This record gives sequence, structure tokens and C-alpha cells, in this order.
Amino acid sequence: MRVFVLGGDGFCGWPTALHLSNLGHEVVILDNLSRRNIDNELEAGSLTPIATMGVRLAAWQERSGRAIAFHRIDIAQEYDRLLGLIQQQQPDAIVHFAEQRAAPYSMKSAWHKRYTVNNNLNATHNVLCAIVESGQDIHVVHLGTMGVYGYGTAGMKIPEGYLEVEIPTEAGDRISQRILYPPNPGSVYHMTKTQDQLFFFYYNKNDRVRVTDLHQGVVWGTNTAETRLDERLVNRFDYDGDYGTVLNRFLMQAAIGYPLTVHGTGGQTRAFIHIQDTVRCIQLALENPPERGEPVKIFNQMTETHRVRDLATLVSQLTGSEVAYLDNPRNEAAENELWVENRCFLDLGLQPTTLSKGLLLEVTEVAKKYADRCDRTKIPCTSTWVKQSPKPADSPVSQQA
Ligand code: NAD
Ligand code: USQ
Repeated sequence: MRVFVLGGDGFCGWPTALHLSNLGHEVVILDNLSRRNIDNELEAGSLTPIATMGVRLAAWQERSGRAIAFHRIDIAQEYDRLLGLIQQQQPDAIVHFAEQRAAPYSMKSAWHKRYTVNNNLNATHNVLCAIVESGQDIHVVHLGTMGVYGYGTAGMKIPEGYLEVEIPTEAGDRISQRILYPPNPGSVYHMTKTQDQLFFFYYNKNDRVRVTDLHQGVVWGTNTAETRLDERLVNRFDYDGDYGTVLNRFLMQAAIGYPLTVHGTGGQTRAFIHIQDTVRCIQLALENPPERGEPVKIFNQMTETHRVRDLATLVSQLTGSEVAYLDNPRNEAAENELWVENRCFLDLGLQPTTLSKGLLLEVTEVAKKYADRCDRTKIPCTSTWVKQSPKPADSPVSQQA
């Protein structure tokens, strides 16, 4: 099938584009390279030396004999170009990764909050709007997040998107309804993902757009079967305080002898998935599209849950590194339980890459190999969720100032 991969230069998008191309699909990447520009803004970079898009695509063609097309386009801003590409190329499916995905980045300042909202909501809406305007029946596979649910459970497994509820009526009987699981975002970034869900709900109901929304946990690992084929295909590895995610940060910190940065007590429980399983899940989602008229399919794309402090202990046992318990820059529950239903992908044949199998390989294959590229000054998380309140204008301190 012909597949557009929006955000195909990013951490999840690049290995997905290669995986789909390797399977024989005709892949077209659309990306505005904003993630690389954010690296410039933050004066941080991938631990792995990622090649430019031109070099990446040439290396893939050389290794696999397959071509991937690339269009540099801002999905959130360039609606007419997006529509034109859809009309000309008539993709069977669009995999949508093209959003600003870091919670700490989204909380840095009012500018970053507004950028994240404008970028993510317009990108998702433009995709849906252009599909409808094109008149084509295109399957959208979107990368959402486990964070749309919040991370608490009412003593039950978080279902795959929908919750069956019973509501007492005024007449005294009870009616059953299937609703979207109540959203509970923990950052401006996560909030954009809860709003994406409503776009999907609406366009699916009104225009019968076929959508699969993948509520993914924290992704760990770096390489996949395809990105390992050539150094020029290496995937990005973020370790800085804004974009680095917790487990990959711990692995890199262990490799350079930096005490593992646990926020608070580390009692936060989160869902995790390896990048190799991410690309396999996208394949499974594309191969099992919803029928026209079927409601939005929602899958929980995760394979394990762990407490942050348990991950730190595990990495520390493997590597001998120290663990540092730091003030938590985020506004989040100090401790939570998390149970997640993930039968949909397991039933479709996903065989999870477990931490116990993949962790040590990741430390030696990536974190240690590229340790000398790390800039230690970029490790601390400086983005705080709640800014210090300004002093009241008439307080004695401000009067003195
Ligand atoms: P990333 O930042 O590495 O990649 C996103 C890509 O999208 C980048 O290449 C960026 O340049 C591009 N992009 C952003 N806005 C764009 C726009 N307006 N037009 C065109 N291109 C644009 O992020 P990632 O880690 O690959 O995440 C991809 C998706 O998966 C995100 O939507 C994210 O919310 C979701 N996700 C990621 C994780 C994770 O742990 N990385 C976990 C759950 C869900
Ligand atoms: N944490 C630490 N130490 C660190 C970094 C993080 O203790 O050095 C803690 C955080 O406080 C948080 C947890 O680890 O409690 C997870 O943080 P994270 O940065 O690994 O992940 P998060 O901000 O939730 O975001 C990532 C991706 C995002 C995706 C989300 C999936 O960046 O795109 O949507 O994971 S989920 O968490 O399931 O919502």
C-alpha cells in the first residue's frame, strides 16, 4: 500500500518508515524538520549521530534497493500543499506522528505551550480536513498517548479507549452507554492528545473517516532491525532534560557515570514499549484497519508497566550506578498504580521485547558506544510545571525593591 508517514524524520517515525518500506510498502515521508530545529533552540542533540534526511534516504536505497520519498512540509501550516499531496498521490493510509511530543518542552513557557497547542491541534485537524476534502477513503493511524487517561485507575484495568457506563435516569431505570475513557491530561502536550481524540471522534462520526488511535506508553530503546543495517540509518536518542524519556535517560546516565535522576520518590508508574515493538504495532494497525462506518479503533500500545524507582534500581543493578532522588519538577502524583488492557495487539500477534531481554544490549550497543557525545549540562530537567507565583504588588518585599 502507499503510506504517508507524517513526522517520518522523528524517533518513532524514522524506524517506522524503514520498517514499512522493508515490507514492500510505498512510503512517503512528510516532515518539516521542526524536531531538528528544536535541537538548535535547546542547544542539545541526539546522543546518536543522526544523518541528514538526504543521507538517510540514500543509505536506505543503497542498502535495501527501495526508495522512500520525502517532502519538507509543515502539516500544521501548509494545508493546501498537504491537500495537493493527498489528491495527487492518493495514499491508502496516513500514519500521523507529526506533533510536538515532549511534555517538559510544552511546559517551558507560554510560548512553548502555545506552540504545542497550535502545532498539534492544527496538524491533526488539517490531516482530517484534507482527507474529507479529497473525497478519498484513507485510513489514519495516529500516535496518541497513554497519558490521555491520566495514570490512575479506579481499581480496574484501563480499557482500550472506551468505557461502558450505566447512568441512572430520572425515571428511575438505568441506561448503558459506551463513552471515551475520561481524559485526564498531565501537561499541555498531553492535553493536545486528549483533544486529538475529539477530532477523531467527530470526523469519524460525521464523515466516516477510518481512524486507529494508538495510545502509546513511553518508548525506550533506539534501534530496530532496519536502523541497525547501516550507521547512517541510526535512530535518534534523546537524553536532554526536555526530550529524553525516563528509561533511555537512565541508560545514558549509567553509561557516563551520572547519578540516575529519579523525580521525587520515583513512585510514578508508567507504561513502556520498545521501539522495535512500536514499528511492529504500526504494521499491525495498518494491516487491520477499521471498516468504513466503524467507530475509531483505539489500542493501548504498551507492553509493560514499571515504577520509575524500580527502573532506576534495575539499571543500577546492571551497571553499578548511583541513584539520585531529586525534587520533582512536574505536577504529578508521587505514587500511582497502573493497570492497562493491551489485548488488542497481543491478539494480533505482537510478541513484546521485554526489559529483561533488551536492556543490557541497549546500554552496550548505544549508551556506552556514544557516551562521549553526551553534553552533561543538558541532563537536568529545568522545565517546571508550576511557576513560582509572582509576589503581590503591595507585599513588603516588592515595596522595598
Ligand atoms: P519526535 O519529536 O522525535 O518526532 C516527531 C516528528 O514530527 C519530528 O520529525 C518533527 O520534525 C515532525 N513534526 C512535528 N510537527 C510537525 C509539523 N507541524 N509538520 C510536519 N512535521 C512535524 O517524536 P516521536 O518520539 O517520534 O513521537 C512521535 C509521535 O508518537 C508523537 O505524536 C508522540 O506524541 C507519540 N508518542 C511518542 C512516545 C515516545 O516515547 N517517544 C510515546 C508515546 C507517544
Ligand atoms: N522522570 C524521572 N526522571 C527523569 C525523567 C522522567 O523520574 O529523568 C519521570 C517523570 O517525572 C514521569 C515519568 O518519569 O513521572 C515519565 O516521564 P518521561 O519523560 O519518560 O515521559 P512523559 O513525559 O510521560 O512523555 C513520554 C513521551 C510522550 C509520550 C509519553 C507516553 O515524551 O511523547 O506521550 O511518554 S505516557 O507517559 O504513557 O503518557
